Amino acid sequence: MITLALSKGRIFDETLPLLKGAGIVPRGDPESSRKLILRTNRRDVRVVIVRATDVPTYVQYGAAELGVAGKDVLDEHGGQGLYQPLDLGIARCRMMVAVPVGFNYREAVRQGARLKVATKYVQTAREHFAAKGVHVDLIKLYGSMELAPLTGLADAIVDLVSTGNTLRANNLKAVEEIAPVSARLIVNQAALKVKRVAIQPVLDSFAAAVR
Ligand code: PRT
Ligand code: MG
Repeated sequence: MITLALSKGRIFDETLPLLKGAGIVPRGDPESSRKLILRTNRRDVRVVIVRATDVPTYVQYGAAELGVAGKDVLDEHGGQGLYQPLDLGIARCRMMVAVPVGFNYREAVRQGARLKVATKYVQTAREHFAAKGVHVDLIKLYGSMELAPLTGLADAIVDLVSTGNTLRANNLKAVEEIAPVSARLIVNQAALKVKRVAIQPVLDSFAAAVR
């Protein structure tokens, strides 16, 4: 049995056509059903539905051989025990620094100001600002980062931006791109050795479906 870990929402929705291209069709829809394990048209493949941030953990420990996770999530996880053989090119967005519309970020950085930055992506933010030599106090949040600068909790946020509508609706502007983000197919390293005969064809058909 091969277990594929997916999160519901955009990762599930955008992986579905690739799975179909790979000849794998999940039975059931995680949006409408409460089932956490979905069978597929293939008796040897099943899908488990977990939180987006938990996908690398399931694959790292081999509870799932395969998974689909955003680069944002993988960078925070660290990627231990995982291969990342394929950029699926789905769930695309950008990791950005954003500030209130009236805030002069460049000038604050130039003056060497110490900035309070709120984010869910503490590792990513720490590396980014360290590489730029910008002094920051990082404040870990689990959601609604946009609220932090509006309430005085932080000067800036690090968050994912897709259309930019969320920033605009909250009077914020993106001032710096940290990295482009897309979802990756991930594989448990040990499983790829032990179950290569079963896993490699699935990887190959994913690669073909991406092309
Ligand atoms: O939402 P939930 O708390 O359940 O979990 P999650 O946010 O971890 O999962 P989900 O399904 O929202 O995101 C899964 C993956 O999709 C992320 O790990 C990213 O790799 C990818 N992705 C692509 C995005 C976006 N685009 C995106 N726009 N993830 C989140 N967003 C959010 C962003 O954080 C911000 O709040 O959408 C808002 C901005 O969108 P725009 O279009 O207004 O700019
Ligand atoms: Mg979300």
